[in-house]
Amino acid sequence: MFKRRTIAAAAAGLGLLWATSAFAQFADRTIKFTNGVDEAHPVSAGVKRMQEVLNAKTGGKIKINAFWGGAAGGDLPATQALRAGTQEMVCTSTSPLVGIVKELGVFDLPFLFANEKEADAVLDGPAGQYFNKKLEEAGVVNLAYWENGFRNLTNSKHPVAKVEDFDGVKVRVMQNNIFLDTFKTLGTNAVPMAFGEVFTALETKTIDGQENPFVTIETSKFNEVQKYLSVTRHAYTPFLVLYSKKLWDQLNPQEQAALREAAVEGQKAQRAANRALNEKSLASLRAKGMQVNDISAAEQRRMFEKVKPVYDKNVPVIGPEAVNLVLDSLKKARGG
Ligand code: 2Q2
Repeated sequence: MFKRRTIAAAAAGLGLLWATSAFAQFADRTIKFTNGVDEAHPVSAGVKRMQEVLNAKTGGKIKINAFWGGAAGGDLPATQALRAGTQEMVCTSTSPLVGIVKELGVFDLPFLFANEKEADAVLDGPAGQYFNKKLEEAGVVNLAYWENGFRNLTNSKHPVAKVEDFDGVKVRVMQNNIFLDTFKTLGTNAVPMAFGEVFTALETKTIDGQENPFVTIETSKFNEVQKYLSVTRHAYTPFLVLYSKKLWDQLNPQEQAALREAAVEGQKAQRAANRALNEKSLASLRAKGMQVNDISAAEQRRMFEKVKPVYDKNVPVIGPEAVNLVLDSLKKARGG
């Protein structure tokens, strides 16, 4: 009996020794991670997967402390906190960051991507690396591209099925000059506003409508204050999973490698969850009483024709290098 106890104690001691040495290169760290959507959104599936990978790679020493629903401020203020080195991570749309990295505006050009396959091909290829370099020069390290998704219009006035139906509708857009341009050109009274203010503005009828992917519409409960959902798919917004460069540079190579791998594994889980939920959210929004209408191919072509001047006006601002890189990647993805 005594012998067995000795062996068990020795094994436990060895186990502890192994655990201590195997994860010796990782310090205990808690990472503040903020996001503007509700925890019900698939961004949380990405964070959960990230934590699983970090547990396996660092023995649980690196922990993610996630804040949801914009509780810790919106996308741009959070990104500024990263640049100042006062917060580790944020999952943010690209659109609010065009004031920091103007080239990101390419993703706001209307009707750029036709489907997720094209978006993945561009973001996970050389073009994605180009934007990552620009972001790092601006003080943030993008660990992976996750998915906000294809954006659709909701409003409380009437169905939007043809170009003329946009006229006069007061639509909130992200704080981004290209979205403002696009929705003004379509005929709306476009109003830039931070995401965290949208629900109340819809509820008080300060604005008539907004535009977001089905999953964001549902997890933000916009159906409670919006009647009409028009499947416009007018833009695809990527999510960036950013780490403060100031704080990143204080990490050792093993910590950086573990975080990069965790974010890439998180990307697979988040994109899969977002795409699985997309159709379910649409069905759920219908079931909850939203009146959903598609846009005919003819009307989509008319909308595209109407917003063409947005390209002409904004491509020089975004920069031809960024635009051509994305368009070349897109052409390859389409078998061009
Ligand atoms: O319309 C928006 O602002 C949203 O798509 C947001 O970009 C998104 O929900 C982010 O706030 C997530 O942090």
